[in-house]
Amino acid sequence: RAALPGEQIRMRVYADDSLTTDERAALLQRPIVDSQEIMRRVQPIVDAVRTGGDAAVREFTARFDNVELDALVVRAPFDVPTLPTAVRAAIDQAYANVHAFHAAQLVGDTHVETMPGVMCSRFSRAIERVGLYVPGGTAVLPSTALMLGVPAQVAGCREIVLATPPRADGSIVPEVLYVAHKVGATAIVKAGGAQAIAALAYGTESVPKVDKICGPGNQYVTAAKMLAQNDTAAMVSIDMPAGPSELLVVADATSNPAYVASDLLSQAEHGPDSQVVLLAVALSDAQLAAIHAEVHRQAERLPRVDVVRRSIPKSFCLHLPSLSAALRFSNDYAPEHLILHNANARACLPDVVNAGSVFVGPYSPESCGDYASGTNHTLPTYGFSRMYSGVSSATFLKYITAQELSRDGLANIAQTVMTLAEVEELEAHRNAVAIRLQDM
Ligand code: HSO
Ligand code: ZN
Repeated sequence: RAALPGEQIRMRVYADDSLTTDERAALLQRPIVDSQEIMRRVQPIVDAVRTGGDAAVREFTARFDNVELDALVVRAPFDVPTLPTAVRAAIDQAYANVHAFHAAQLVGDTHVETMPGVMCSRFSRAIERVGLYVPGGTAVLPSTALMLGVPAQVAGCREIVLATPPRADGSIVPEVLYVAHKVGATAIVKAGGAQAIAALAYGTESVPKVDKICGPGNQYVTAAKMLAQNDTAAMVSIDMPAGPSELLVVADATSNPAYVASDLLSQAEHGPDSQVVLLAVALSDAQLAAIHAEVHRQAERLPRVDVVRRSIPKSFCLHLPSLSAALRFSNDYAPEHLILHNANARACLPDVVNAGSVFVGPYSPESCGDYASGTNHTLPTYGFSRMYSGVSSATFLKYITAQELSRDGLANIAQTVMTLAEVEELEAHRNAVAIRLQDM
């Protein structure tokens, strides 16, 4: 239940040594979403856009966003707005850092001579046309345009199409427009929700069809991405499944309660369904009370206190006897963001197995990664950090392999290939080698 105004804004508290196996498993679970029901509601929207094109997108935008659009798509070069100097400088700095980190992720081609005369190679190519979804909702998110646009630009995508819900007057958020310009976006679609995803997946009269769709969004956006990916007629892929944003913090007796609380709240203010977990390693009652007090004190001063009143009471604090027990729980939870507030935080990194992005030590708040340090903030949630990576330059690349065998190379490998072809009883395969061998 949400905290009422005036009531203490407080996380639930559990102690690891008194949890049953089932209780521990329940704490590791994310809230269950009825994805079938959401798919049932989203499928008709996707179908309508696939068959109805621009008119359908306009109709949904009028119905859901209350906006009557003039032009649905704006193409580059954009009319770049003049931003306040400080905002422009901040975007420029963030762009430079994110660009530097993502450019460094480009690895060169691979060439390996596996046997004498057998040359294998691998090289990357940018996915040609990509769609980047920048959510609107309760906050404007130019940082998401940056986190998707920079890696697409670094990878060298030919067409970068941004989709974002328009403001009430039908215009694009100026900061998003500025970022779109910086990352070399080729078009901006003024639409959000499932209708925007469907337009990117299938293309419409004015919306260019793309090959891959990336970016966070609500459950409808996520459902539309999944539906499009499953439809071979769309021939489109997506970055990753997504759920509400989440944070796990490890704190010990050396941690600053005010810093810990500030990090928990920065995540909690995203939305009522944000997931926040605090792992308290051998904290005294007084130390834990100090964190609770800070959470409440700082929360009451936030403009988004109403969001926090709903998200914090759903969050929990778990008492654990040791750092190793905390890291075990964290790996089992597989958080999107992990902040290590404990002593010798850096020494824990080798033990982190599942996490989207790690923030090491007291001076590395998640906010820095959300906006400007260089790492990407589009990360796997809902436990998917077990098998997915966050968005990176590789998200916008694919890899092609090649081989060239010399005459000697073919002679060297011939017997191996012919024997395996015999095992599989694929005579044409064997013959493709044998026919050449005869001439040698
Ligand atoms: N923490 C969010 C990203 C974000 N924060 C955007 C602020 N703006 C999900 O990683
Ligand atoms: Zn954030």
